[in-house]
Amino acid sequence: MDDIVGHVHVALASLTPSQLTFLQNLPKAELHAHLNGCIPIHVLQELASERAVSSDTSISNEIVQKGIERLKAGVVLKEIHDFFGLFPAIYALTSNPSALARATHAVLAQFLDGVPSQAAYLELRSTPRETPDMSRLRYIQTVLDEVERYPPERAALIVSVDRRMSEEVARDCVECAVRLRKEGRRVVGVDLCGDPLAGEMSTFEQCFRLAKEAGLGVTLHIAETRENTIDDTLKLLSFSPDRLGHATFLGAAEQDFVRNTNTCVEICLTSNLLCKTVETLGDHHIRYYLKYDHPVCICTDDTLPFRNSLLGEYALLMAAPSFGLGLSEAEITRIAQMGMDSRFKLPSPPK
Ligand code: 6MZ
Repeated sequence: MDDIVGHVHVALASLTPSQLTFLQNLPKAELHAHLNGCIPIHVLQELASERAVSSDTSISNEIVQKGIERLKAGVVLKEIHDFFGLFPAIYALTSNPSALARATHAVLAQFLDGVPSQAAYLELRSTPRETPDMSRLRYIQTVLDEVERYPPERAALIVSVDRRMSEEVARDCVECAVRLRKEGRRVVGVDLCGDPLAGEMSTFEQCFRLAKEAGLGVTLHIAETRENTIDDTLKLLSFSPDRLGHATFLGAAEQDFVRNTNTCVEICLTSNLLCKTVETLGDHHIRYYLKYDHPVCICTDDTLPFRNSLLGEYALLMAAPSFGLGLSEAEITRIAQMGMDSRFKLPSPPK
C-alpha cells in the first residue's frame, strides 16, 4: 500500500474502544527511536524560525526551509537511500547545545508524557556530532541531561555510531559513552546506524569490543537492504550484538544463528514499508520470529518522517489482516513483554 501513513490511521481507527484502551494501557518499551528522526515538526519549525534570524550559515536557510516543507507535506521515498538526504536540514537545527536540549526534551515528552504515555520505557538513541558549538562529549552530555530528568525506570540513552564514521571518530563516540557510564550517567548501550551500504564493518570491531567490555549493550542495524552483502552481515554478527535493528534480509543460516543466540530483533513496521524494504505487512519478517516465539521489540524508528507513533505501530499488530497483522490481545501482550525484557542494563551507581 502506498499511503502507509493513512494505513496507520486506518489501523487505529479500525480498533474498537476496548481494543484501543487495551493497547494504550499495555506497558510498552520503545527501544529503537533516533533522536533527530523523532523531533515533533512544530519544534523543528520553531528552531528554524529562530535560526533564520541567527548568524549560523553552515547550511542555507532556504535548504532548511525546503527540508521542513518536505517533512510537513509527508515524505514519500522511492527507496531507502532517499531517506538519509532528509537529515542535513534537521541537523542544521540541532547543532548547538540549547537547540539540541530543546529537541531532546520534546522527543522525550512525545514518548513519555501524557496519561497513558506512548511508552512505559524509552531507550533513545543519537549519533554524537562535533559542531562549531559543541564537542561529541558535550553533545552526549546535553542529551543525557534531558534523559535524566526522567527516573531510571523510564528513560536511558544509546550512543549511535554511524557507518560513515572513521575508526577514530567511532572510537571517540564509544570512549565518551564508556566514560560517562563509568561516571554513573545513564548510557545503556551503543548502536551502529546510518546509510546501510556505507563503510567497511571491520572498522568498528575494536569499538564494539570496548563497549561490551564496559558492560554496554550493543545493537546493530543489520541487513536493512537487499544489497547488504553476506560479509557485511557476518562481520556484524561476529560482534556478538545483544539486539539487531531491522534484520530484514537475513538468510536462513543467519536467522538460525539469531534464534540460537536469542538475539532480540527490533521491528519497525512503518519504517520498513515506507522505505520500501518490505512490500506488505503480510511479507514482514516479524512473522518468522513470532512463529518461533523469538524476542522482538516493536519500535517507531523515526516518527518525524514516518508520521507514526508507538501506539500506531501496536495498532498495526492488532488491526484485522486487511489493515494489520490481526494478532490477539494475548499475542500482543507477549510481544510487549518481550520488548520490556530486552532493555539494556542500567549502570550501577558510582562508588
Ligand atoms: C539506518 C537510521 C535510520 O542519530 O542524529 N537513522 N539509520 N536506518 C534507519 N532506518 C530508516 N533511521 C535513522 O538520528 C538520525 C540518524 O539516525 C540514523 C541516520 O544515521 C540518521 O542520520 P541521530 O539522532
